[in-house]
Amino acid sequence: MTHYLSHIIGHAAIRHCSSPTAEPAINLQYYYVDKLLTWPQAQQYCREHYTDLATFESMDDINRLEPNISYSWAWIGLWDDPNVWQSEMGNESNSWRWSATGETSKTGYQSWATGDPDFGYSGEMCALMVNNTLHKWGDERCQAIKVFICEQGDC
Ligand SMILES: [Ca+2]
Repeated sequence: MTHYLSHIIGHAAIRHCSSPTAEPAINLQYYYVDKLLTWPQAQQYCREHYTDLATFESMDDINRLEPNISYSWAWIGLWDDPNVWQSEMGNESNSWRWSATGETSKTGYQSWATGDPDFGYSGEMCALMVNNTLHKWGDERCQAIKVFICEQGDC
């Protein structure tokens, strides 16, 4: 696959690989990729060229993003696992998983925009960054075409 234009939007975020308090911590960089793809295509692209779609496990991760970046709504590595809510859709259980780990957030950190996730259109199961100032998240249909944020790191 072609390597599309991208630029680093976050430097030296610290990721603790196995748990929020574990060592070793590694350096991580976030890359904004200026290419319109579906969420599954963006995930594949990030896994080929970087490590994965971006994970944000803390306010510190968010704060590592460049303060003045400007972007369209951009996919991040968060998706809703329907196996979790098949019998109780809409409950408060955390069915959202990070692409890089396949697991729910280790820290419980979330940055949903007001009203989201709302499972709009009966099928919004992938997450994007919808606010480039506050870095809030929204849920969107996975087949929508968006730019995206990858991360480069060892876990
Ligand atoms: Ca929504």
